[in-house]
Amino acid sequence: MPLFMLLDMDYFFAACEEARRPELKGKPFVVGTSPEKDKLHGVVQTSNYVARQFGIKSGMAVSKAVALCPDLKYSESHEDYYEEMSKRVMDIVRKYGFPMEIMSIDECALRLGEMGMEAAMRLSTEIKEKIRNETLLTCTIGISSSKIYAKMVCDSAKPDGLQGVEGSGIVSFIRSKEVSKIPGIGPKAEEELRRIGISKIEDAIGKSPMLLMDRLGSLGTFLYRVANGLDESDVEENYQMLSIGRETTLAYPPTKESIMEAMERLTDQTISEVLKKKMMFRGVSVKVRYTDFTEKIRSTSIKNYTDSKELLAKKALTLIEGLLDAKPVRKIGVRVYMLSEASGQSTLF
Ligand code: DCP
Ligand code: CA
Repeated sequence: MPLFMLLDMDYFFAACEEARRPELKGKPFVVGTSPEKDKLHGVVQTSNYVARQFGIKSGMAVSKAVALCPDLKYSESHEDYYEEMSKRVMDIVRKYGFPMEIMSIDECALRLGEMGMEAAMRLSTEIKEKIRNETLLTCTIGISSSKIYAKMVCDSAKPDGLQGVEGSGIVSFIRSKEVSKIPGIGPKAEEELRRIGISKIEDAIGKSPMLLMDRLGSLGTFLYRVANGLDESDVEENYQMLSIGRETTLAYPPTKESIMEAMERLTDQTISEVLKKKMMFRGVSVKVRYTDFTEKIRSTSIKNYTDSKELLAKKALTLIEGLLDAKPVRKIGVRVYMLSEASGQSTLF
């Protein structure tokens, strides 16, 4: 049975600040964003584990966090720096050469394939050490038989943890957890499930897939599969070695117009770079980062190599359509890959 690894950085933004300001270590500490640096009106992006003992959580008003913990230290968010640290971490992991999906700024999944649990644990220990030595950051790794199971194992091993749960062991591992511990089951679905008597994952085990589907649509089918140990979620490779692209952060709150305007600019800039490098491409991808820092990437391929701006714009717009409704968008990117040098490729067919 193939194994999957899910790696998630611990208290990421706050850990990045600690890495360059060691005097913060051991003290309760949050990273937040504040309008005009007026910290009490800001929102907590994340907190270190010392601050979490006071009940401080991501998304909480900074004023509330300070009320819970008067000695709380505060840092403004430095997103460019966190991006840089994220790149360093992802580069370390990528060098191992497994199919890899970058899931957010601080989380990635690997398809390890048919390797035994022992080898997977050794590999994970090595990756954790490498990341710690090279960046001073800690992470938690979960190993299991699908991407979702690996994530659930990772979540429950936090912080600085490493845990593997093999094959059939996963059902007993997850059964006593709340349904909300399944990635993708949000408060709305949780409420809907409570109405039919499901609050823990084990409550869903005996239920018919038809009933779950009736209540929750495709999420119901997903829950049925996860609860019964049938999940086969796989890594969707989204790392393209050779690519050309541009990203931009949007003004808040983003509007449909500002997003479309940014898409046009990114498409123009990407094509200019493609032409400057005398390249053509067959792959197009767009990336969206939401305000909660999760990311989605969608990609598509074109039959023949091209350097057409119109074609890129059309493909990119179709891809981004499906990504805009879920949550407010913070950042978008356009990228082309499957590159080839323009000479020797005909644009005519
Ligand atoms: N983030 C944010 N606003 C949120 C949630 C998260 O700005 N509402 C940012 C800050 C986090 C980063 O995204 O550091 C990663 O989010 P995680 O949910 O993985 O949380 P942490 O890495 O902070 O902590 P954990 O150790 O629980 O993974
Ligand atoms: Ca994290």
